[in-house]
Amino acid sequence: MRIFVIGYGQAGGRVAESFVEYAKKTGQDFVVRALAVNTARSDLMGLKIIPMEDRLLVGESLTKGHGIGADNELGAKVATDEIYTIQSAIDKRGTHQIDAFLIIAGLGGGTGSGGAPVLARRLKKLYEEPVYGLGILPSEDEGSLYSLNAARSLMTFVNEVDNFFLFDNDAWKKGGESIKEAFEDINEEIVRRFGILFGAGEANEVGQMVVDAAEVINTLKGGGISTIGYAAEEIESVGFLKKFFGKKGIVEKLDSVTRITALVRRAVAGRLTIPCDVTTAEKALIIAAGPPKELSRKGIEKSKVRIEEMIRGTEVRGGDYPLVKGDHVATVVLFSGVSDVPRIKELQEIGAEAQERIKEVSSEKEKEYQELMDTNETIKPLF
Ligand SMILES: Nc1nc2c(ncn2[C@@H]2O[C@H](COP(=O)(O)OP(=O)(O)OP(=O)(O)O)[C@@H](O)[C@H]2O)c(=O)[nH]1
Ligand SMILES: [Mg+2]
Repeated sequence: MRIFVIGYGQAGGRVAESFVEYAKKTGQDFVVRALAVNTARSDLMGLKIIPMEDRLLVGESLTKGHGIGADNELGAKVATDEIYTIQSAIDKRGTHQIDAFLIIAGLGGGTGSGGAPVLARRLKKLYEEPVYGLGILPSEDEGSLYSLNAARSLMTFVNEVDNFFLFDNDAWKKGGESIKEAFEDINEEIVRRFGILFGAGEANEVGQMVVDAAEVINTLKGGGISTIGYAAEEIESVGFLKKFFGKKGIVEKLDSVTRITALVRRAVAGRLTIPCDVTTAEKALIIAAGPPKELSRKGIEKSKVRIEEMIRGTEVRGGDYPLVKGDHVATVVLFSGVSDVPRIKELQEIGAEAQERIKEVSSEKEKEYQELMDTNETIKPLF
């Protein structure tokens, strides 16, 4: 399917760039346009792939281009004040060919966390095409302000979009690595999954049962939060082993049905973009990507039955994403409308605590101020 990507804030901009890069690398043109929006000039300058004319600085009168330092109320204000500027920047780039919008933002900061939900609301009002959100959750060690921002943004964002994808930085951080060092790897993991999901409807090849944009859109219809599972396998590896173990077949070449069902199983059991209980999902979509002769209709059908039995809802779709290039077979399983997400509960708790503390601090301040005022009252005029 063809998407218009808007990267809001620093994380948003960087992940948007990873989308563009992935589309280029794989020769799939599912990213029609990518726009980076930010309050910090230096963040925009730091991008490498999105052309200069597609980087939009907002809130300059308020922030002088220096960003807003994790104040997401200010982020929302900037977006509200500048909504016509952003909207016309999107309009100018052309929206007639697109199937959907995708707004990406890190939820822990200020600019994207506050601004993205405001933009989503506006786009939903203006366009008929679905508006999807991709929210990146902060890692726990980034502190409670980030958690508070994320908890707040999440609750608004999810209600302003047609479907909300979550990605948890914490779940993807590797041991010993600082979160910043990990970003490049993490962003690649993100687009590997979303690239298959959104690229699927744009396949140039003929396959047995090719997934189209409508199937992706219908799976996402109904809203809520979505998560994605992924697994991949190199095709050559089996042939390579066979050479060593001889023709008698100590290692038999996997037939395509077994390979697809095994990969779907691994995608479901492996690490999800947001860890959650997938049995609570309302809908699901299975996509198998790879060279057409490695894909299997029967494999997809068998997997569909398994997932239907697994999830709460009954709508399970599935199909192929034939790719001639490449030496991998990959499967993506999208679970739409999941309701049991422990990380959200955790964030809300941390967020609520942080809010309490902020209230306490401000009431302490008020008390001090009050005391000061009281003392002032007792000050007698000197003359
Ligand atoms: N996955 C991923 N997360 C990122 C990246 N850059 C920042 N983050 C995360 O995003 C959150 C911070 O959001 P930013 O996007 O930096 O904030 P912003 O929207 O620019 O807002 P302010 O800078 O506060 O005005 C933190 O939780 C970071 O860990 C990135 O390239 N990839
Ligand atoms: Mg920033």
